[in-house]
Amino acid sequence: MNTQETLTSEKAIALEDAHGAHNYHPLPVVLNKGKGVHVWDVEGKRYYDFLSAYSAVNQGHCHPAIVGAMTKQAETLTLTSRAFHNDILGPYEKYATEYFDFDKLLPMNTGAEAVETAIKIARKWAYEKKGVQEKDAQIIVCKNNFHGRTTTIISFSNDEGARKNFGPYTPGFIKIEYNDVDALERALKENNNIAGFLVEPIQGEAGVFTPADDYMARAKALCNEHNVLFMADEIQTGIARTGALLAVCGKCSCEGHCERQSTYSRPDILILGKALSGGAYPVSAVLADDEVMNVIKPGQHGSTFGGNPVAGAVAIAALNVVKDEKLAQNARKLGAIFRKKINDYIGESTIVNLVRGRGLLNAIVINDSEDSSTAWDICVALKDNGLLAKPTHGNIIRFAPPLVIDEEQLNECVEIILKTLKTFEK
Ligand code: IF1
Repeated sequence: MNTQETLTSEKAIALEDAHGAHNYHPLPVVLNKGKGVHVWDVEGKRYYDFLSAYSAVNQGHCHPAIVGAMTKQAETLTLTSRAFHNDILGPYEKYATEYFDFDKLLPMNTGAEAVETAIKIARKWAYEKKGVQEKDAQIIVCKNNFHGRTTTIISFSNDEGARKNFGPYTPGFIKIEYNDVDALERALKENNNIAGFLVEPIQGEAGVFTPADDYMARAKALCNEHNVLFMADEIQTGIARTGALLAVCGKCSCEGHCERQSTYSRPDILILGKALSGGAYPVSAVLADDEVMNVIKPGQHGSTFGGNPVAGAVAIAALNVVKDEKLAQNARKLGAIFRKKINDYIGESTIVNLVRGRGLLNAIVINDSEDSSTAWDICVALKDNGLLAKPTHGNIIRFAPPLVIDEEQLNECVEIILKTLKTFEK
């Protein structure tokens, strides 16, 4: 079969419908090219990408430095497995641990695998370092979390779509309200078997639900006090997206490269994915210091592809781009402009209730019920006007462009968004 043959959008969608599992409901747009902040459909229409593959493409589509590193490595050595060493993994681990300031890195591929890895490390640490009786370890998680789609991870989801009829579920998780320090303190006091607290610094899937500014710092302090690992899932929020290298950096003045500022709630376990590769390749990682990471010994955890040389080369290039192009600083500056402009509009709008977020991870809440189709209809209209975004729930739209967007482009995008919203005003 010639896969290069140009398909119409209609034909491509029909093929997926006929031959692919129906586990998604995408917007009706078929893309075949991306460059920077733009993507093109098979008919040649150009769009601003305001999803960035759920924040994987922070560095922009097909960044030449990342693609260059990937093709060079792909022509040299792609995979050895971890049965042998390769000459990229060590340099990558040195680079990334210095970049994020941790002793050790454990390489995986997808976000869900990295979350699973973090859970396994936390449990093992609880049994071997904290003295919890085997099988008793518990991990505290938050309501409305999204951490991936493996059997264990969906076991502690409360999204019925993600969870229903996939049981029996993995035990060992305690669910508390998000953004509620008192609930965390109660849970920590009630139970001596807590291994870790697993949390998203901003809940993406829950609608870019942004907690109080001091939530992460206070949660971290409570975990410390109770000898519990503070585990930050920065798969979506990390790597400059929220205007700092990590969202746990909070609101400090580090210009995106936090070095233990007072507001830095340094996690005991840091979980990264998505933009760690700039969207070029599945690369995820768990970072921790020796006293935690060293509970994992040879043969106890791993993956065929984790730590492969292409992944290492891609991740080094992707992290370089973030620093070289000052993406955290750009996200912080343009995010503030974005929210200001949308807020000005909200003053005169009946269709938009609020805008929230940090850096360039933002969402608007539409004045309609959660099961309405308004957000979807707005996203279809945005597509027709040249901008791609996706609803989370029926009444929330996430706006997360590549962080390489410039101010002029952002202003043009705000105009597209406002022009579109105006047609939905009652
Ligand atoms: C899909 C959501 C975003 C994540 C956090 C772990 C993972 C994700 C905080 C797992 C993945 C993705 C998965 C994607 C949709 C998307 C998503 F809407 F579902 F919630 F981004 F907001 N932790 N999020 O956000 O990483 O295994 O997918 O690499 O289609 O399921 P993964």
